[in-house]
Amino acid sequence: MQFEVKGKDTQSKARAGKITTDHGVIETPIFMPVGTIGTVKGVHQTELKNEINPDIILGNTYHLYLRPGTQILEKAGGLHKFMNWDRNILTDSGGYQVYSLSANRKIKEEGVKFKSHIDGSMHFFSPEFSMDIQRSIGADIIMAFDECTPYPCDYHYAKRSMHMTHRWLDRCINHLERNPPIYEHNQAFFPIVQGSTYKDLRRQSAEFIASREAVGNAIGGLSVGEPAEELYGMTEVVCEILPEDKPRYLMGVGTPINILENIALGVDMFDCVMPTRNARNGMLFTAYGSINIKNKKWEDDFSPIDEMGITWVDTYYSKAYVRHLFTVNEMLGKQIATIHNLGFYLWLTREARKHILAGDFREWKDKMVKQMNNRL
Ligand code: PRF
Repeated sequence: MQFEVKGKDTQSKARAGKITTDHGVIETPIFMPVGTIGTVKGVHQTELKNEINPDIILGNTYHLYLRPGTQILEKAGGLHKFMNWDRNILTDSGGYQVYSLSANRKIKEEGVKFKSHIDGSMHFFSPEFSMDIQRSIGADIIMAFDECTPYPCDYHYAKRSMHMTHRWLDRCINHLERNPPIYEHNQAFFPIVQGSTYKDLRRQSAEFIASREAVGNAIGGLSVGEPAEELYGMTEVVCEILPEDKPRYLMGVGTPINILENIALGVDMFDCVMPTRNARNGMLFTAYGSINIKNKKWEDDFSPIDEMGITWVDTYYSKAYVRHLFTVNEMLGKQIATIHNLGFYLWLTREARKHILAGDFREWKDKMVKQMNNRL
């Protein structure tokens, strides 16, 4: 994997970059649509490619391990072939989904024992096993196995957990060195900074992570319920330490406003279930604020769902019609809303890139943040 910084904003830490992998180019800043279990929920690959057009999507080790399982994935020749997606894929390590989804998990130095959220069966993930699963899935970018601490988190717990995440990181690195990729393309490995909401721990973690000289680095443990100001405070101290010539990925973030503010702090990559999950609940993001399409006020509004939107659904369907689909619980409503929201998120990060390269990112960002704060 290669990374080049193509341009920097003078009024903030924002940068425009280009990642190159065996599955093509990723222009940054980028939002990566979440395809947890081998599908971006409700979106056909044709629309994903032709309308939303992301250079990379995400998959989850935890879900793909449970179903369809690594045997099927390996038989298929990896996730790219299984889902017929020839662009980039990143997989999260399971070191977050285990904490957020499964009950009865036990975290020990060796790894995490957990109960499946599907059938209650018991499983065990270690850093080594997470790497094995991610080799079987075959994503272009794979993530370290970490512990994501909750918010709020006691200082001593956060510190102990961070040190364990660092030891787990070295176990991941050692294991990957001994077990090369099983498909023909390379797999880049990103370690993850933890440290909860404590600046001294964040600095310590960022220094440890940077010392491992990975091709890219991630920031975890945020967007877990802390106020936005704390999130920004943490990314700021971490981005000052993580190397400038490597991409920085902020995991699980966030709202359109969170994304722009973190781009301004030097983050290059984002993922979040928000555009897809909120779409299924009838929330549409636009450049002028968010819309609850289920609201009665749209009942007879026959204007397009988003005049300025970039996907075909934005001008093809009216607000009144999409509201109707939600009211009668037709799946087409959720599909339209998902395509719209992902189109908007990808537009937003592409636009951010343009403004960084044009030199007026800060001004544009401040204007957008004000506008997007509205509820329409
Ligand atoms: N670790 C991992 N994945 C994640 C996170 C984390 O801390 C987060 C934090 N919001 C989202 N996804 N491995």
